[in-house]
Amino acid sequence: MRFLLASLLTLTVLTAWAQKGILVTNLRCENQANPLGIDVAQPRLGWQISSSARKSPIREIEQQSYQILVASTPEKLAANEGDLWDSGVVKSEQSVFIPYGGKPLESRRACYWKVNVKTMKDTEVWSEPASWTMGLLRPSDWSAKWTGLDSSFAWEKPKDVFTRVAARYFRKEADLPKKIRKATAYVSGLGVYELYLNSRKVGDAVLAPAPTDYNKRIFYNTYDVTNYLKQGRNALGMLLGNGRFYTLRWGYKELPEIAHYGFPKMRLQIEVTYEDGSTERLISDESWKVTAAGPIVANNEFDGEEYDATKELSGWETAGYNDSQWLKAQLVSVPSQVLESQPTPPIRVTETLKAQAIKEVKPDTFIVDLGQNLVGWARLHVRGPRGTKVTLRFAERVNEDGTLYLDNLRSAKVTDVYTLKGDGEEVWEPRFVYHGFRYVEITGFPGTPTVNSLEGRVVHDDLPIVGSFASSNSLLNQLYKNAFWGIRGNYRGMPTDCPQRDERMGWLGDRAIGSKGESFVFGHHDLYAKWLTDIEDAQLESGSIPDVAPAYWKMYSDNMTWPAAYIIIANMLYEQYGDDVPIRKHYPSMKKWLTHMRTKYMKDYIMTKDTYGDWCMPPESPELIHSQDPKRKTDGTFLGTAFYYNMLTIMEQFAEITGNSADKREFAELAGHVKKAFNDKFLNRDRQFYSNNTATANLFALAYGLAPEELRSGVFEQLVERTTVEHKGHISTGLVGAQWLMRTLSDNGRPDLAYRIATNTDYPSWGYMIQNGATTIWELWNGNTANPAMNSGNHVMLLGDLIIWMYENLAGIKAEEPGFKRIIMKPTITGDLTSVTSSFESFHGRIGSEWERKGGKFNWKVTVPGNTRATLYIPATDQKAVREGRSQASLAPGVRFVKMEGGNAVFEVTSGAYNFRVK
Ligand code: RAM
Repeated sequence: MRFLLASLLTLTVLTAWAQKGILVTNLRCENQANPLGIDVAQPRLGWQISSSARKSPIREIEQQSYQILVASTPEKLAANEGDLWDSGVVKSEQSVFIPYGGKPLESRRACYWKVNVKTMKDTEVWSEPASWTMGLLRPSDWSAKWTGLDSSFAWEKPKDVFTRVAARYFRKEADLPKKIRKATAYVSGLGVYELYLNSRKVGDAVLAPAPTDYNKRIFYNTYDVTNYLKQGRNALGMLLGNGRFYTLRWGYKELPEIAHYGFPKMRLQIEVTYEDGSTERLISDESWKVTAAGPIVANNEFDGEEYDATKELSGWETAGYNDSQWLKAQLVSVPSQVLESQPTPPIRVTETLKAQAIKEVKPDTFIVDLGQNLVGWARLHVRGPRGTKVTLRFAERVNEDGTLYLDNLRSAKVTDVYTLKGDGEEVWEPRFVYHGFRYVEITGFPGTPTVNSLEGRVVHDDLPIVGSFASSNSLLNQLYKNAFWGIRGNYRGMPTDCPQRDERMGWLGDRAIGSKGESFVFGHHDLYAKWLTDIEDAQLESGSIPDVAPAYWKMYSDNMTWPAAYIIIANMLYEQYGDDVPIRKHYPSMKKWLTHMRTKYMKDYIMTKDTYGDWCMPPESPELIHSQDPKRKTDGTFLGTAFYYNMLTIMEQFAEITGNSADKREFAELAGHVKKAFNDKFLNRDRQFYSNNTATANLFALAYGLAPEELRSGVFEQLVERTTVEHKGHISTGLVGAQWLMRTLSDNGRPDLAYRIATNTDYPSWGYMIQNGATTIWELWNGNTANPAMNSGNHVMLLGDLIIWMYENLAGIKAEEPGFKRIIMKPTITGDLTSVTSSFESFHGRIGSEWERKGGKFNWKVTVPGNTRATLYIPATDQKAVREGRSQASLAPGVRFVKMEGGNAVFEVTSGAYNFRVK
């Protein structure tokens, strides 16, 4: 349907503007995934400019000016009347993140907009219209009450270590006497909810809303429910699960205490407008009824969901249901009064996997193999006598005898139980859990299950897939696929460390530089912008930032390396998307954190604090989790100081962006002192290496610009020697060093060594994981032999900068200016790599790079989006040897020869599709 609409739209636009050949499409407004609930006072707008001709798109499309119209009705917009905002003709190249500048926008205001763009070809083009609607901006917009029941039911064990709480069912009936024109639902349910109207579930989100520190803020979602309601009697139902609101563990001593916010609760406000223009509100309050005596008898994200179909409350979400046995709901309070529209895309089931194989490994114990380590749950198809209990357990691996390998899941019980009602084919899937697994164990199945008895349902934040990467090397391609599955499986309204054991937390260090690699794969702007708010919410008055956010675990170790993600990610959002608002918004908190760390832990400009070292580096013996060998480990003080320096250099830029020139000077001055102290302490000038000469130590001295200019090549030689001689061409870092390894090797002249590291298949390497059956990325390099106490099969932290390197270096797609307004395209041609085909959907449009070398020839197809420019590096000894299309490249339209540099002919190109060839 969505596709149909989109293609219809494109079609109309195509016919309308074909003669001009330039299109303005993909209009984007703040919080794109929730256009019905924008609660930002000045939403920011953007668009893409392209050529309508597919085959040979018009080149040199550059925006000269724009004019935005925002109208209160579609009719006014059609008549070019921007009654809310008419930006006037603005001479500007900017086409992303333009703040709305019109009349103040009140709650519920629908805004219709379009943009007129003038390009240097002197053509003026109108975009197709788009719209957004404001959410509820003020607390007084809500008349709905927070509703719940702050007590447990007899059959629950809410204070069991493995908290066994049943799902809460809420219902109410209401009459809507007149014909409905429009109805909008604003809803929150904590921890997670499903909304039912007249027996239909509203929307296709699962595990909504996105998790937050509920002491600080709570999200609501907005749905158009016009088609769910009817004139006459209506039934409203809310189903609540625990999510992260009701604690996952009660008094469990082996884990830090997990935050607990109370029993599930909800707030629902449906605003109805009748055909005659009159309005009505349906709200949650104490007139609702509640029960926990339904089929979901227990739900806990670590442990599983138990569903007893014999307890189904048939018809509870339809009008006329007898709820006389239900209790009266209570008015309850929530830990925070900050209620905001969810700023991230919903979590959805995005894919369904068929089982590859099923095996009976013991009497009544079947193991299903889905062929892929995925995150989500299983959908069961079963037929059998009423009361039969089918139990499903989930794991990433199997033991040698084929049974489920559960050792690495710690206390997570990962057990879903389905009790049959016994009426023919029953199809069931849980709602309020998720697991990380490839294998499912089925016990208690009536009869013999087959591959058709169970499917894998893939569940994660439904972010657009924005990148593609394929090369002539099949191992690299598989590696990319593993990364893809690992990354998406670790989006759960926040980036998580892992999806399977009793952890699943937003560990900051795991997603620092890695988040930039992810940005080439998934359009994650909104998710990471939200996570920065989670981090800010977790900051203590002292300025301290924890290692985990939202702070469901209170891990305030005053570490440098993990909290650094706060600044690194804000910088990533700026570089990759061109968004400077996160920098402006978080600047004071970032500065406060750095001040806290300096005043408390800095001695003579050396940062004395580090918690984790170069976490998860390859240890000396196969069963170890962490190395005990001081020669392998990188000094914590070294890491802390290098990171502090790096933070200062980023903050210098942030101070510039935010106009804090005094700060800028201070950061620069302090950075100078830190650099000097760092080199005095850690640099061995004679032998030209840092600290104890680990790869990680030399890496950071180079990557962060700490090494003195004249010693850089010597230090780099040490890094190369350590890697080639001592580690025989293998990675020797943990997740900290891995964040700069591939790029530092490549950018300093040894792409061949980076390539070797990326394509190794023996220990330690990513290829080794694949050789040993991994379909995601392991937590440990030695994940197949290490102690299971900390050994997940689906962490993404060890990817380091691998994905960035694939896109920036191998494909050659790199932002030169924020948001890819200018692009550097400089593919690395190394090793036995003969081709790369890659694309990346930037906010300005699609960038494509497709190169191939064959028998001394080099062919390169390049796509540069409208309103951007790219600098291209083409391997050639003479620019005259480079051809584009049918002419010499330097004479081709849109192409300008710049210079020869390091064996490359450098050209500047404008937007368009190009076909370069070098003989
Ligand atoms: C582990 C987590 C995470 C890491 C921390 C330090 O428990 O899984 O990956 O960041 O430790």
